[in-house]
Amino acid sequence: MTLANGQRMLIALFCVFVFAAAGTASAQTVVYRVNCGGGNTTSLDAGPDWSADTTAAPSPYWVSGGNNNSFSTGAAIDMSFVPTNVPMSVIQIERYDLAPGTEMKYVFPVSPGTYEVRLYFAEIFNNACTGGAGFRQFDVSIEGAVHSSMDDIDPAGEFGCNTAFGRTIVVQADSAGDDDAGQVDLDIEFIHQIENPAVKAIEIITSDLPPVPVESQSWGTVKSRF
Ligand SMILES: [Ca+2]
Ligand SMILES: [Ca+2]
Ligand SMILES: [Ca+2]
Ligand SMILES: [Ca+2]
Repeated sequence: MTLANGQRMLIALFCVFVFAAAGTASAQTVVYRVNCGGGNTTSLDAGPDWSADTTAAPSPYWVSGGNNNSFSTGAAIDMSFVPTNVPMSVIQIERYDLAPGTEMKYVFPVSPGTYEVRLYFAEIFNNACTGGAGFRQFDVSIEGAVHSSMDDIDPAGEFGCNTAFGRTIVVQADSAGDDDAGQVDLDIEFIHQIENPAVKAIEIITSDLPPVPVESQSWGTVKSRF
């Protein structure tokens, strides 16, 4: 099921209300930041840097076995739909995955608990910018499930060309399906639908919110979330 914009707005307004009611009691700590496809990038806040994930030296959290590709643009990115602490340079380079082989996947070791996963996207590939809606679509499975907000993500169709946006979701990390049963991992897998999945950056943040589907949203609808 795909939420209509109106439904997303209602969910978003609810979330804003919850945060407003909670005040600043909701302490969140950034556990991981990855600059997918690019080098280590200094953070714009007190949190950790955006760690390197180049093709020459992929992130230790990227699961090899699929393709190892990056793509970048020198074009300026519209950053108005994402939090101000996201560097533009992080959005200007991506990791993407061709169809053959296993799907692109990141696996983050975590302590058992609830986490907010923030994924950053933008269409920066000329052919997709020209092709528009339906040129590239992909799903993101988090902890083994594709939530409706992560189904058929269509960067050019939703935000056009060279515009950053993000999706966030709160999940309970557990060991179900983990490769290593002795270590709880948070699993993020990008699944082909049309053309190739591409991701610009990943943040994993501690959360005291209930797991999905209480909070799932697409930034761009909700600029006031942070
Ligand atoms: Ca592949
Ligand atoms: Ca899908
Ligand atoms: Ca897991
Ligand atoms: Ca990147």
